[in-house]
Amino acid sequence: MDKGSPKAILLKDYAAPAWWIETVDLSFDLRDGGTLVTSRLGVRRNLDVVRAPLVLDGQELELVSVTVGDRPLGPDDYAITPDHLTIPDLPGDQVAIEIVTRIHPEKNTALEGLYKSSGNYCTQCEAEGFRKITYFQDRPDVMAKYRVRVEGDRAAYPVLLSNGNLVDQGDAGDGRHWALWEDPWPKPCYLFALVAGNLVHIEDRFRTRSGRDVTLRIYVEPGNEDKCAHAMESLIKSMKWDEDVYGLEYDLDIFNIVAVGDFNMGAMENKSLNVFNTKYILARPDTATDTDFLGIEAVVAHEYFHNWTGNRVTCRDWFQLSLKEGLTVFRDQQFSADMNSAPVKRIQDVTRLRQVQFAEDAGPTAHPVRPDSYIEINNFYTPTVYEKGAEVLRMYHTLLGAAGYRRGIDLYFARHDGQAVTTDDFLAAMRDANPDAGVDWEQFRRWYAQAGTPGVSGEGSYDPATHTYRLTLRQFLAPTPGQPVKLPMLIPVSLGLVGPDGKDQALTLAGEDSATAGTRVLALNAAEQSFTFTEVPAPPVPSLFRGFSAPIKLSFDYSDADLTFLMANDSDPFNRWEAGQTLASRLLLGLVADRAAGRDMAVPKGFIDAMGATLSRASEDPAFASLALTLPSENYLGQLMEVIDVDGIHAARNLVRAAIGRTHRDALLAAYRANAEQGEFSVSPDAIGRRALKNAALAYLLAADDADGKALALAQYRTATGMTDVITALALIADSDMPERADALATFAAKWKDEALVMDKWFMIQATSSRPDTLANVTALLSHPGFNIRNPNKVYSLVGGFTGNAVAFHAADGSGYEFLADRVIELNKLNPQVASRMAKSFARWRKYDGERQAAAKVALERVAHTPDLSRDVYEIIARSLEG
Ligand code: B3K
Ligand code: ZN
Repeated sequence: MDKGSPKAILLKDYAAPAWWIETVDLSFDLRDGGTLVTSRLGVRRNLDVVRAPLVLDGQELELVSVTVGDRPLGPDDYAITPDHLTIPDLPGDQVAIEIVTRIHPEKNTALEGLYKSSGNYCTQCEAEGFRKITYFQDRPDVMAKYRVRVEGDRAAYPVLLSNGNLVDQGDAGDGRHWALWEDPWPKPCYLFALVAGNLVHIEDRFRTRSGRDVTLRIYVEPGNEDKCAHAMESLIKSMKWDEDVYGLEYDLDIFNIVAVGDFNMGAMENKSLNVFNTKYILARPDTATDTDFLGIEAVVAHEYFHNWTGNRVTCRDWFQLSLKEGLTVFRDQQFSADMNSAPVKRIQDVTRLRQVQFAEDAGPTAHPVRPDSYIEINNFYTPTVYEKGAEVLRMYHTLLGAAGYRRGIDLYFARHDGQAVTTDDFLAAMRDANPDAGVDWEQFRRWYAQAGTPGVSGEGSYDPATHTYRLTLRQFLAPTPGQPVKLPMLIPVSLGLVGPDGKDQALTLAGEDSATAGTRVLALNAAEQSFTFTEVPAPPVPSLFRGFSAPIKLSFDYSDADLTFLMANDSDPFNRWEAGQTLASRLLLGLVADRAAGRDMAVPKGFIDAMGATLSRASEDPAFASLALTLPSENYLGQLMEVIDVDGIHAARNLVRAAIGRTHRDALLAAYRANAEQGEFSVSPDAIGRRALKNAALAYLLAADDADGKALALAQYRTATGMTDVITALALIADSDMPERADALATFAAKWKDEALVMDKWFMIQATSSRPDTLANVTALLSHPGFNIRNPNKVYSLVGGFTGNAVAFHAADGSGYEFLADRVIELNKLNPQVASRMAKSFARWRKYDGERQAAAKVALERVAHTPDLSRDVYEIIARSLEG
């Protein structure tokens, strides 16, 4: 694997381009068997840097001709390699170049560049797909104005779209037609998009606050028009919210979304022509779950918000990816919190962060929010760049307050609109807009530069004689690959002191004259620090990192009684939930240790009682209760162990779930009935919360093997009309030994065989089942007529579902690893991005016992020795084997 290993690209090697490309005139002649792309570039020498030839990126292109000015070039006039076209001698400083290439979208299975999905043409250029369309300087700091002519068969492709405004269209003869699009805003080529297909659309309008009327369209395949309403509503809400909260208005008269079934990720923010995975557009109550509805709202908003954070101001280079992604994720999180329940959203976001980002940060693929090296940039669209990046934005917000944060945002746009910039530029805007904030920005910058999740530990002591409370906190950051030494971070600690009466005490730090009520934010900026609070009338229980004010792992010396107290009393809902999770993790890991030592696992009554108390308060806030009743996931518990005991965690968690189900059977049945569907279907936060609570109750009843619970699950599966209820019931049945199991799975597949997104759920619930026959079943499903390895959604459901299934994937005999290696090798040839995403499941193999490590290593090495390994897969496998 060392021979000819791909080279890493380094941040420190960044250099501005020798040439700018200012205008791009593209013409696409779409034909099966070969599409001709004519590109006319207006290029200008960058006089600020040393004179150099024009080097254009290009991959898998057939070069037809190159013309400079009006002179056609011969093969001796340029140099061509598999990755570049170099034109050494350009006359003058301002030149027109025409390049004609031929490409084969119909053969493109990597779904990058121009490709076909269900017979329709579409593009995906971020990060470096434009070089598969034509020769170009495929880097985000080259921003140009585009005119795009698309020509194709009228019957097969009645809809022809690109970025910006439609300026002309006409008949091309021979059953063909054309459309001419012009985008007035300069943009990097990764935001270019083209769609040509047989599509239908729904339409709405939005009037911006300055009075611009914007036409909004969502294009889908015929038959899906009735599943677009929620996406359209979400778009309109996003446009309004961005005006209200960020002062940002849409800047064109048209905004198009196209949904395609074959898409490597969720969606793409191409200027005024967003391309989406159907998963994040199509929803009807009978086909989509509540999670789907919320996901659509969030992703539609996310892509729309990119119009400013990403498109108007973009990234100088791909190391700066979090500049647009961390910021835009934070914006979509704020938006969803405003549209739904803020505490519920925060708990869900933190759960996800811990599940995937903390795991990444603790393994061989750990990297900083602003990485400094990569082999394949597509591997860096990671939870760290996105979700931890969003936490960094949230920390600016926490440290500066909403008004200070907004001042920083305003200055960022005032300075950088129309530019390609860096995370340092962003930080400078935040700093300069808030000169009196008292933030050590050099220290704050380490959040971008240092990988790994800081640990914070501490303890508190109360002195009844002086009425003081002394809180000591320490921070620690373990080495990560390539970063052996770490420096202390600036960690915002949002905290309160909860008095014995359950109320927040006033907070006065020693030396201050006046007290702050409720919550305040302290800066932990040294390896160890103590804070002394005065005038504390009674011993408090500290509520630390309220709202999860920093992405850290806390270990504080809480007693079980303290945690139970916080569960019941903390005024911060996040920390009420957190206290329950900490208590549950402690208990579950204790049981895992008991089992490993051959002791009986006995579930403490105190915890079961605390869950009962949560259940008895559930009607006050069903959504919150459903989260508070959910035990930490197997994956998260694994992260808390030195060596992950897969089977022990599974057994302990099931034991506790069964105990809760048995002990609180009557309360669970009551909660189920009280929250059963009433009235018209709605995706209001309240309705979603009640369904979540009802289904959590049902899951506990089945965990206890309760006969009434099973009957309810069957009845719910058979009679429910909303997909949330249907699929939850089916998943519970599929995971059980109920005799109706096979029949339920079969009737579902028969009903939904033509709805790809619904079938994805069917594959997923089987892949995540903890039954012993899961791998055999998953292997058989690879040949199911509804499965297609070329469709990313199918792979994410069946293969991705399986790798997330700890007991099955990490089976001690290595069968799960063998299965994954086979899929990665198969996908490597077809779609390197999807292959690499699947390969990441191997990354933490060193966290398991010796037997599993040996099996994982064999599988990893088999992948490593595969001929023609893509850069994508190579990078992940190499790091996994090194780290
Ligand atoms: N910017 C795109 C992601 C592109 C991924 C390329 N491998 C979607 C988003 O973050 O909005
Ligand atoms: Zn994004």
